[in-house]
Amino acid sequence: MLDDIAVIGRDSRTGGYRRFAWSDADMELREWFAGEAAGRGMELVEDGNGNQFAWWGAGDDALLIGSHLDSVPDGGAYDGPLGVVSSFAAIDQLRAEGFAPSRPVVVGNFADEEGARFGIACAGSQLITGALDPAKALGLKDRDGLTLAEVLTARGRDPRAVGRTDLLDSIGTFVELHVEQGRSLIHSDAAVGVATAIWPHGRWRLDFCGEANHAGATLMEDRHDPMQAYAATVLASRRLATDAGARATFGRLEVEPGGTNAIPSRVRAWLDARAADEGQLDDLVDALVHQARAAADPDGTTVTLTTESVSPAVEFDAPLRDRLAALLDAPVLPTGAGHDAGVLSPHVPTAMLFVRNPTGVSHSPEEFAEDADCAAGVDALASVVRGMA
Ligand code: HGY
Ligand code: MN
Ligand code: MN
Ligand code: MN
Repeated sequence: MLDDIAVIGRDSRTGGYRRFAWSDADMELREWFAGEAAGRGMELVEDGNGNQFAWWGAGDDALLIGSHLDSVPDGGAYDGPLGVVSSFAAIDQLRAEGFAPSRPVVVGNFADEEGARFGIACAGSQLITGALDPAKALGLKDRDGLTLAEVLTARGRDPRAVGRTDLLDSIGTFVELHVEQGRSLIHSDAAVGVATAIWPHGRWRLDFCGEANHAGATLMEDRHDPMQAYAATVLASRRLATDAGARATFGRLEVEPGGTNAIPSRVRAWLDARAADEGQLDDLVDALVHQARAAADPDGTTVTLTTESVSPAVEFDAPLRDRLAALLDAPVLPTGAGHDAGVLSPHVPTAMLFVRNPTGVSHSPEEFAEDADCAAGVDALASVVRGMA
């Protein structure tokens, strides 16, 4: 089934995927999801937040499986879709053996997990759990200045339905299967692992403001150049994160006005920072902002800081985690990546399964999983459903 969607949203230049929330590619994937549900006689429900749910059976205490279908810019083929495709495949496997669940089994496609278009990760799962204020979400703008409200309306959705949380009431457990975004399973030689925890992580925007001026006529000592301060901050972030055993990434940059022969007036930089616990994360970001201000000071540039979204640390439910690790005879492993399962875990018993990624690379076209390991992931998910539904 991954092959069925392989062409959707793929950039032929880079081989990566650009499947941003409510984009044409995302709409094609939504139609694909609806078709998979219909083809299996599963009832399709879309909550007001854009999350899609395909129901096998009806009622409460449903076992939710699935993941997301959107991507980061030039993302890989597996991050998200592997969980959705494996869920449908596990249901096919169970039905073929005549398994009849005693509780509803639901395949979910969470909206905008990557936050690549509107800037907040896990937007769909944060909305259904009440963790994200609907008004804030609707006011988020993409790079073209379109708000989520305008985009939803253009896609025939009612923005007033955003923020509905009632559908979560009928979910009893969530188990998300995901390609591993790291190298633990390679070292453990297992095809499938069980998640223990998700690091706290957040996104911040640092605006370095200076003075536009002529690139040739302005002496170096007379410059108020925000790009210099930004560059010093990026270098400092590597040292700070390395020393702290944490992670800091500057992956998005906007330079104004952006002329080759003009010193910039402003540099807007997005930071993704993660650490093993909230205290470490706070310390890392504080130290980084301190360095940014120090780097800006000699040039007289100023640094303004905007906090966009911070996800807390997540320890998965130990009983469920340990039960699945025993059931699957699988290793348990932490992850620095964020997931919808992390957002749901304070609300319903949640677990995550990881499928080995021999490259260890993710959020890149290099992301990969062997067919045999993907099949092992489907078997594992089928075992979980057999054991829990
Ligand atoms: O950023 C993350 O960790 C996730 O892939 N959204
Ligand atoms: Mn991702
Ligand atoms: Mn993901
Ligand atoms: Mn000066």
